[in-house]
This record gives sequence, structure tokens and C-alpha cells, in this order.
Amino acid sequence: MHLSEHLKGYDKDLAEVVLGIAEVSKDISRGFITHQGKAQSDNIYGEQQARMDVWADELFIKKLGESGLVRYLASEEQPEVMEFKSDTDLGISIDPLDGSSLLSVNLTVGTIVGIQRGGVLKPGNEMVGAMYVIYGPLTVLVYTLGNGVHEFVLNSDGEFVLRKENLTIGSEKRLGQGAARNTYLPFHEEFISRLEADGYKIRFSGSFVADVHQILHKGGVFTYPGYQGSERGKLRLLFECAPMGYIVNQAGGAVSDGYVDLLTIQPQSISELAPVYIGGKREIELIQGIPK
Ligand code: AFP
Repeated sequence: MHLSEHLKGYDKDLAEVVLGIAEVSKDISRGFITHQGKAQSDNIYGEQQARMDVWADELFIKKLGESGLVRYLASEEQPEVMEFKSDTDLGISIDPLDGSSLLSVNLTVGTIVGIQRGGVLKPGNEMVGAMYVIYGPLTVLVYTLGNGVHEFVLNSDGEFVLRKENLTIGSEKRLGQGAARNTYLPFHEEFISRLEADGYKIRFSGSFVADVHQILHKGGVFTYPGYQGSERGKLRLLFECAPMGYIVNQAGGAVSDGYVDLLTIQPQSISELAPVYIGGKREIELIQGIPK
């Protein structure tokens, strides 16, 4: 089944946003070949290129903002929320290319999007949808509009076709952990020690979206914690943690900043950071239960 068919029955404006993002992601998956290199440098064809993440950001702004599919657009690449002329009240927060520093070594990167109505500076649990696309050996799109989490794969005809409906988080013991061990806060150290003692296998690629995709399918927990030097961690609440948390939550998992459900946090600014623990309910209950 094609993505457009799967979206029938949802509000038209929401379905169009998901399809718009899917279209841009097709350009991005082709762009890895044509947009190699960095800003101010020539690509393999001798053309001057923008950096891939900057180029991807421009594509999303054109396709979603300038064409009126959304009214508000906050991008990790932009300092302010952008407002566009639109008949809808939809707002998106987008990380156009998460993990982009891995492009130089050809590892998986992805696009993360949260969808809200009436603005973007809202808690994650007010989202009306979220999605991500990962560009790996295959280009895979995962979306939820609040009614299950569904996975599509880009086929050789350039169509996203259904791979799996109603994903539920796996039950294996996997652990993705960011930040250097010698900067861990005591409660986090205890969390990691307990998981290691319980036989959790380490999985960390440096691309949050790819790491969470693995946890979603296989099970376990990904964490980029607060640490000495940055008690609110490294990852962005609005662009990374909340949309992925919303998806994992819809798939039967949970997300926390170590203290509370991360989806209840009201962001104060678009660049706000949050420590993140995302994965199975068991692991999230464990971190929340450890005294701080
Ligand atoms: P980039 O988009 O700059 O590559 O950052 C990726 C990221 O925000 C997230 O995807 C990773 O989990 C995290 O940073 C990795 O950070 P460290 O390289 O500091 O471990």
C-alpha cells in the first residue's frame, strides 16, 4: 500500500504535510550523491554546493512553508520560528538532517519532524503527529498521526510502500548511551550500571534518529543524559527528543528527562535542551525511580 492511500481518513492538511515531507525526503535521498561536500566547496560535478544539512533545510522551508502547507516552521538550522501564509494552523518543528556529522563517514542520518496545531512552542503531548525518515541502506519513513506507528520503505519506483503497520517497541536489551562516562551524574551512573549488570548490549552510532529507530524495533533504551558541564544534556527538546518521544510513546514505549515524562515539558525556547531517556516502559520507570 502506498503512503498516500494509508493517509486516507486523516485530516487533509495533516496528510498533505506528511506527504510533503515524504516528497522532500526523496530529494534528500538522491541529494547525498549530488550534494557531496561542504558549503563553499565544489561537488564531484564541479558545482558549488551548500552543505547537505543547509540544503535539506532550504528544501523543507520551500516545500512546507513557502507553499503554505504549514503556518509555523521551526527548524534546527534557523534561529527563529518562521511564519508563512497558510489556510491551516499547522506548525512543524524539524531537524532536517540529524546526525549530519556522520555524512563524512557514510553512516545513517535522518529527518525528524513534530507536528502541532496553533504554534510550535508546546509540550510534546499536544502534538497531532510526528514522523522521521532515515537514510540508510534503504530510505525508511515512520509516521504517526496519533493512531498507531507505521513504517514505509522507498522502493525502486520512487514510492513509499507500507512495510509494517502498528509498530510496537521490541523487548530486547539494548542500550544507546551518549556523553562521556567520567562526566556522568551519580543517578545516571547507577542507571547504566544496573542495565550493564542486567546484560544490556551497547548500541550507539552518533545519529539519534538511527539509534532510536533501532531501539524502537529491537527494544531497550537510548539515553543522552544531563552530565557534568551540561545538566540539561545535548539534544534539543523540540527538534529531537519530543517528536521521537511521541512516536516511541505511540508504539508502547515511553520517554523521560530522567525526572518526568518528557512529553509534559513546556519548552521555553525553540533551542531548549533536554536530557533524554527513550525506550521501553521498564527502562523509563527504572531511571525515574532512582533517587536524584
Ligand atoms: P549532528 O547532527 O551534529 O551530527 O549531531 C547529532 C546529535 O545531535 C545526535 O543525533 C546524536 O545522538 C548526538 O548528536 C551525538 O553527539 P556526540 O557526538 O557528542 O556523542
